[in-house]
Parts: sequence; structure tokens; C-alpha cells
Amino acid sequence: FSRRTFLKSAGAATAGIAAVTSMPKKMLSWAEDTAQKDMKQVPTFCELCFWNCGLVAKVENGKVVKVDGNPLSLRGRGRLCGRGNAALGALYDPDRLKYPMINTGKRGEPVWKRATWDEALTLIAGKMKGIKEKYGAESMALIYHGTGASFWKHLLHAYGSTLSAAPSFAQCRGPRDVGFYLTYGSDVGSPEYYDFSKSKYIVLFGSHLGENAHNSQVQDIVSGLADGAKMTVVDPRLSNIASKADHWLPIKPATDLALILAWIRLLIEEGLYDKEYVAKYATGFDGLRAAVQQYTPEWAETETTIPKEMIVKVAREMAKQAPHVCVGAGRYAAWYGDDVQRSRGIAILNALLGSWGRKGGYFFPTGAKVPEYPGLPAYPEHEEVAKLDGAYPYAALQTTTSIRQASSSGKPRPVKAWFVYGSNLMKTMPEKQETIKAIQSLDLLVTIDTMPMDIINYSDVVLPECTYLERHDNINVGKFNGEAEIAIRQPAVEPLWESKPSWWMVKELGSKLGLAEYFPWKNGEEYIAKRCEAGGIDYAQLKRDGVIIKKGGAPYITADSQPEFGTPSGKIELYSEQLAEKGFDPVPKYTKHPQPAAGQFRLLFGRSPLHTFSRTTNNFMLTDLQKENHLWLNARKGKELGVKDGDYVFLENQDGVRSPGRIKVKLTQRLRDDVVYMYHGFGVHAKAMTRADNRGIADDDLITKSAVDPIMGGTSMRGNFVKIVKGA
Ligand code: MGD
Ligand code: SF4
Repeated sequence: FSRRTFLKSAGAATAGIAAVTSMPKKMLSWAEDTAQKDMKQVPTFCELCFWNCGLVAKVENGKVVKVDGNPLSLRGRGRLCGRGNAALGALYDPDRLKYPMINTGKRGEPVWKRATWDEALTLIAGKMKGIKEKYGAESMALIYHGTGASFWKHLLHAYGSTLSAAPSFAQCRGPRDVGFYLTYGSDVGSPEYYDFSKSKYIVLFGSHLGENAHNSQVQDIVSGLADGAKMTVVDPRLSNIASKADHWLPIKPATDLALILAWIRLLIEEGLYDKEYVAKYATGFDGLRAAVQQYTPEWAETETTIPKEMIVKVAREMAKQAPHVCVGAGRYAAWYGDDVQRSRGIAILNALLGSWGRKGGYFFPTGAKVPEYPGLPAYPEHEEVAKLDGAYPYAALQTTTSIRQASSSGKPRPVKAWFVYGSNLMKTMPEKQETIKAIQSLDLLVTIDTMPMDIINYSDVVLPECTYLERHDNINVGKFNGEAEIAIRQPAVEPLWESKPSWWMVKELGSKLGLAEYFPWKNGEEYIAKRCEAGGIDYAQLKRDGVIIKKGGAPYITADSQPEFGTPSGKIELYSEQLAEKGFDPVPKYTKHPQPAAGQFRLLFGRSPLHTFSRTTNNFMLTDLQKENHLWLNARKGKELGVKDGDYVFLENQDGVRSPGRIKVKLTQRLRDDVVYMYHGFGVHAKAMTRADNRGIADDDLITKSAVDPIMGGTSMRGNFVKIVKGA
């Protein structure tokens, strides 16, 4: 795509979307249009990534034959991405987990015994009772990712524990959210509160939107660009979105904060910041100004390798379009260990441009509340326990790595059981050997998954969940610009084999634990209907349309709607007294990070538009399109090393760890010569995943080192270096 055709096709898409106000007749009457009686369509939402776009499943003779985007969905607006369209590949994957299984061998060397549900759940309940008696309920942890996790959190609470963590915090967007929270008293949401479609200037740091296919967000950025927004993308790699930018700044990795601080200084020193906005809404301006004096464009050039003229030019361009500027906060933010401070730098930049709560910057989201299932007994009193993350004062959520640490060491207190819901921990957490060590110290590891992933081989009991097209699930609420979306997940077809939904599993297990009163729902549909009833939400409409949209409050600052900042001062904190009190830098300070030695490359990784982490790597509709990952290598470097395009190579990291498999080289001009790049999620090690096992290589096999963010415990994984090893 050239920038022109890319924008043209996106513009057409936007026009189509704008015209839709209710589910088109043609779509709803799909079943009636045909003479056949055994056809139906079921609105629900996607789980092939966390964007959760609304979709409509077309069912023929009891089989899903196609999925389309639900035009009413704010997350997808009638469209599905490549992965979302591959729903049938997830539903009809013959490798799926089919029955409960009990490991009669060792963790890591399993010997599987097929079990009945009763047998598996009785075993788990018995172990849980024993663990509670011996170590207390808080020794059980839940590590989770995905919509169904809320049922497992409910089970955990009913049992008496609050110990749950998601890799999406410490291994992903936690540093970003904490950085913004410390500055504005609010995070940036998911979906993010970026007002891209109305932006006049967009700046992205390493966000490869489009490859990182966040449906409505990609539509928004494309629509903003089609309307004339200018864009600067800062990335060591010419990502797809960078190729549509006005300026691509191929920054030296690990130096982004230098650029951000130089921009902050420039806006202040050239008087280009929004003085009225800062005076009215912010505090700590003088402290900020004093702290950034050293960060001149000349200095930033030496750190980042971006010419000083370009640094100045972009700062002035941003200022010219302010406040309709969105300097994106990114999503995967666990980069180098000072990630909260980098995110705070981005937050401060937006504040100087006056773009928080302004059209084209960041909007104020509209939310909706759906009450819990009525009449549930109060949770048991949890003991006042020290948070495992005590060392990290702004660990807003528990981190997975602290659970891992407590499991291995028993400190600050023992953790003896894990439930792992929808997370392939072997590929998700850095330092795999540490994860294995922790698992070997447990008394119980239960995995709830749809696929026989790497983590399954370390489990004691495996509970097969049915896929998102076969189940009711919890209600999903999304916050958007002036609107909120309430979405339903409902089954298009019956669960295959003996797989079951989470609402059923926790109810049965709860009963066996003697906690039946916490699980009073009859079934998944009644659970949703009762919550709707309690919140005055029309369940029949939700069931029919898949989503209900609620109109909401003003998305921007107006005379009537002034922002309330949830910070201690009630203002935007440019200089953070709360950080200073805890011994951290009140204004982000630049520190140098190690750079690769001669012959080494920094290992960078990211998202494929056709896969989500490892969860889609076995999907036959997607493996047809992309079955392995490639190693992006600078073409000139390749020539120097005698490596040709299409050669297979091994990688060896700074600790001498070699990739178990080989990866195919892609020589390209689109990358700096001090890095290599690959898609994350490949290199699965699980024989039962017949299309994914050992296809491509895994970044996670080479991430033997992580830097921990001292503010919130995030584990950054981009400080690993590799050399290329040629060989058969
Ligand atoms: P996946 O590898 O996709 O990612 O971490 P994870 O969420 O662990 O594993 C998802 C698991 O959910 C799979 O086992 C899949 O089979 C299962 N699953 C899919 N659908 C369902 C379902 O409906 N029900 C159940 N019960 N299970 C289901 C992601 C995390 O990883 C994140 S958010 C980020 S941003 C980080 N990215 C990242 C990286 O890029 N590189 C490295 N090395 N590590 C990373 N860790 C983080
Ligand atoms: Fe599904 Fe794609 Fe939407 Fe993610 S962005 S929820 S994979 S359609």
C-alpha cells in the first residue's frame, strides 16, 4: 500500500461505518433469506485478542460456517481483522483440549490420564482444602488473561484469596498505566482513550499499529491520516505504520527518554507549550523546567542518533497543531526497566501540548456500570496480608513475577497453588527457568485452556474450556468517546468434545468446596440476564444485537465539564511529589542502558498482524498464511556476515543460550543495523500443537535477563543481545 491507496481504502471504510446506525436488515435476515430452517446467526464477541470485537457467527446445520463483524460494535464497527476472521480455525482445531486430564507423571514430563469432570474437580477440591488447612487460603494464586478469568477470580475470592495477577500488567502495559496514573490520576484505558480520528498530529513511540492489529484503533488512525493528520513514528524499525508517517525517526533503541526529555525542554524553552492549560490544570512546572535544562537537542542527537534539526522540527510541528495532538502512550511498555518514567515523560509531553481532554488528543471516556449478580453472599474476610509486591510502591496490581518468586522461595510467604487461566506462562514470563523452578515448588497447578500449549505440560490437572464460540461468558463493558459499549458473549454452537465454559467449572468446583452459595446461577444465560436485570439493561436487546451502546458524558474539557484529576494535588503532576517522597525521580531522568557489543544485536520483538502471542499459532486458517516467524536483519549487515535472504540461522544470547530451533532470515533496509527483530509467539514447544510445535523460534527462549522497574515491578525484556550463528 502506498500512503494514498491505504488512506483511500480506509476512507471508504469509514464512510461505510458512519452510515450504520443499527444492524443492517440484510445481516439480521440472513437466516430468513434462505429456505433452510437449520440456519441461524448469533452475535457474540471475539477472543482471538483482547480487543474483543463484536462479531456475528453464521451457523448452518449446527456448524459455524462464517463470522462477520457486527456493525453495532464500537470495537470493530462491522469489521474483523485477519485473526478475527479465522474464528473457525480456533473452533474446529482438531488439536484442541478435549477432556479433563490428570498428570500421573512429573511436571514437565507428563503422563496423561483422561479423567471425568467429576474426578478432576474432586481431585482439585481435595487438594485445595488441604492447602488451605496447611498454608491458608492466600497461598493459592490465579494467573490469568482473558474474559472468562472473572469467574476464576470469583472462585478465588470465595475460597479466601485475593492473590491474582495478569501478565498484561507487569509484562505489558502496567508501566504505561502507572506512568499516566502518577501524572493524571488516570490510566489510558484499554481500548485506549486516543482520539486519533480527530488528531492533527500523531506521534508514536514503537507502537506498530496495524501489525499490532487493534481493530477500531487502526480504523481511527487511518481516518485521522485520511483527514490530513501529520504523523511522526519513532522506531528502530520501519514498521508498516512508520511507512505511512511524515517522519520516521529510526532511534537507537533504549534512548527514547532522551528524545522525550529534549522535546519537553524545547516546548518549554521556546515557549511553545499551552500556557493557559498548564497554569490552570497542572502543578510543578518550575520543577519540571529546572530538571530538563540539560537535555538539549545537541545532547539528544548524541544519545538517540536522530539529527538535532529533526528533533527541533518535530517539536515545532507538534506545537503548531496543539492541542489536537496525540502523543501515543503505546501498549506493550515493558522495555528497559525505567518504563514508568518513560511513560511519565510521554504523559508530561501531552500535558505541555494541552492534549489531555482535548479533541484530537486524549478523550475522557464514557463508561457503563453493570451490577454484579444479585444476592451473592459477602466474600469471606481476607486476612490482612502483606502484598507480595511490597518492594514496588506503585505495583497497582499484583505482578506475576512476585507470585513466581514467592512460590520458589516461600517469601514473603508461601504460595503453594496456581490456577492458570488463558495464559501460556512458558512464553509469557521472562527467565523461563525461574518459572519452571517456581512450578516445581507448588503443591498444585491447574490449567484452564483451550489448547495443549507449552504450559499444559507442567500442569497437574488440565481443564478444557470450550472456545468463545461455544459459551456464555461474562459481560464485557468498553469505554469510548462519548459512548459506552455493553457486549454479550453467547454460544453459536454446543461445546465440542467434553469442553465446558468457566461459569460451569467454577460452579461445580465451588460446590465441591462447600461454597455453593457463591455460585447461585442456573447457567451462563441466567447469569447474564440477572446482571442485566439488576442494571436495567434490556437483556432481549443485548441477546439480539450483541451489544448495547449507552450515550455518555462530554469527552473534552468544556466550560461545563472541567477535568477532575485523581492525583494527590488534584492537578496534572509535572513534578511528582509522591514519587520524590518514595525516593524516585520526581521528573524523569535519563539513564544510559547497555548497548550490544561488537558482533551482537539487540533482540527486538513485536506483533504479527496474523497472530496474537502464541494463542493463534496452531490455527490452521492462520498457519496457512504464516506458519513461522522470520528474523529481520539489516541487509548491509547480512552481507557483511555472509548471510543471505532466506538462510536459516540460530541465535545465541549474551548468556550463551542458543535458540533450540532455526529461524529464516529476512534481509531488509527497514531496520537499524544494531538490532534484529522477530514476531513474538512462535517457537511453541508442545508436541500436541501439531502445526505450531517448533515452528520458527521463540524470543522467550532467549530472554534470560530482565530489568525490573523499581516503581511498579514491571519486567522489561528488551535488554537481551544475540549473535547470529550460521549452520545447518
Ligand atoms: P498467549 O501466549 O497468547 O499469551 O501472554 P498470554 O496471554 O499468556 O497465551 C494465551 C493462552 O490462552 C494460550 O495458552 C491459549 O491457548 C489460551 N486461550 C486462548 N483462548 C482461550 C479461552 O477462550 N479460554 C481459555 N481458558 N484459554 C484460552 C500475553 C502477555 O505476554 C502480554 S499481554 C504481553 S504484551 C507480553 N508480550 C510478550 C512478548 O512480546 N514477548 C515475550 N517474550 N513475552 C511477552 N509476555 C507478555
Ligand atoms: Fe478479534 Fe481482530 Fe478484533 Fe482482536 S482485533 S478481537 S483478533 S477481530
